Amino acid sequence: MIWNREFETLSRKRLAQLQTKRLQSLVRKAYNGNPFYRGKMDAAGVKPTHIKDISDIVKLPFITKAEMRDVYPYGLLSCDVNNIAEIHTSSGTTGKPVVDAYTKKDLEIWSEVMARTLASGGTTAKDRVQNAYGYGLFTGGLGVHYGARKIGAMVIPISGGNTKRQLQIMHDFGTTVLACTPSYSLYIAEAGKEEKIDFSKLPLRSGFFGAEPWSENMRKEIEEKLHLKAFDIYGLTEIIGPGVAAECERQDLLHVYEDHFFPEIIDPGTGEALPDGEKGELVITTLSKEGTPVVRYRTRDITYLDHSKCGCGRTSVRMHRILGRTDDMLIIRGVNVFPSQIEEVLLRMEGVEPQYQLVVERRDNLDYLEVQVEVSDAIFSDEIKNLERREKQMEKELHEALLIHAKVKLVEPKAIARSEGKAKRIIDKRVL
Ligand code: DLL
Repeated sequence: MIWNREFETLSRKRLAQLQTKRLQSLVRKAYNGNPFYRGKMDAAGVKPTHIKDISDIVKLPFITKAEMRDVYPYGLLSCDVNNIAEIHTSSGTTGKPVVDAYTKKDLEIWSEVMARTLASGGTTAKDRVQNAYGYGLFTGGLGVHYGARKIGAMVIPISGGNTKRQLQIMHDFGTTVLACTPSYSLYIAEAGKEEKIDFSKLPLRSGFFGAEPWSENMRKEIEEKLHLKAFDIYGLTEIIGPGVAAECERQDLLHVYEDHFFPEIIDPGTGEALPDGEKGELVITTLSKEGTPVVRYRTRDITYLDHSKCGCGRTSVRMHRILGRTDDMLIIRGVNVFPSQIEEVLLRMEGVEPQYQLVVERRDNLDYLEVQVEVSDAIFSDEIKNLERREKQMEKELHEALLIHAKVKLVEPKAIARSEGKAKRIIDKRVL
């Protein structure tokens, strides 16, 4: 279902005109209202008048997460602080958090793009949305909340955690839509199985999963276990939270809400633009944001763009599900690997659960990767020699697919710590 037909099906020509107008206004506001942006543009020798067309965006300097942190807490603000209605921040576990400050209009836009997100997976005013993303400074909880409210659906603002209660509420209130991280959805499925809940008997029919990478195989697992249709939704605190891009009912690539967020793909090494279909780092500009406008943010997320037409009728560019992060990339003895690639290989095998952890160590200047992965009870209780045979088989497949030597360790169900939010996949013990 298309929530906003006018804007989601704009002709490419009209869209470019709108983007140009919005970029010009954004750059003017950032230049005149924010010393940090003015300094950056002056240093790059660009003035707002140089932006004559959306394609001129490449003249503007990039902004990185480190720069955003340097100007914490209010340095990105381009309006009076009294006009800010709400703030959210990143978790800040690895340093100062990044701040997203929303004016009232920004909150309206957030509700709008989240309504598009939920509607594109078929959510209507008749749905009951169990929102198990964390409420608070994290953007997942309130983002989904605002979108569901805009659609007129019933919201169950349960937030993350307390899995038994999630199941009880799901059953008692007849939840039709689940929103949480993909890893948490599997945790819910697992706990439900223990409680002997038959998900096929519940009215649950769709789920909106994001905030962390997941694979096509993981989608299959979630859909089979929870008896719902699983949609990938993408976003980040720096830009607005969830609501930047989402899959439509075809579940094939994510439509970027391009009238508000302008995407580019660059070579992370050189910063040069890459054409459709080529993988690189996603860069996003917030075309309409007032509180903390963001010009050419380097997301560190790796994907590619596809301008081909989607059968759903939307005209926006689509992006592939996130393939990895430039900073999540493990370099194992010189070979670049992303956790998502390892996940693809592991989940091809029967009896393997989508629960794994990658442990990297360095001994005598050499890297060692151990892939710990859960298998079903039946497999784990098999004879030792059969377990070893499976481990060797997985090691072989990982080597064939990714050219890495990894030690695979099959572990029993539940051996890997579960998360109620984003899963922790990498334990890097190397001291570099
Ligand atoms: O995770 C916003 C969000 C909430 C998105 C709920 C979707 C659903 P941050 O905590 O700032 O914001 O983390 C942003 O998470 O740069 C990606 O690396 C990753 N990420 C978000 N969505 C996806 C996804 C929220 N669908 C960072 N697939 C981003 C893969 C994702 N990675």
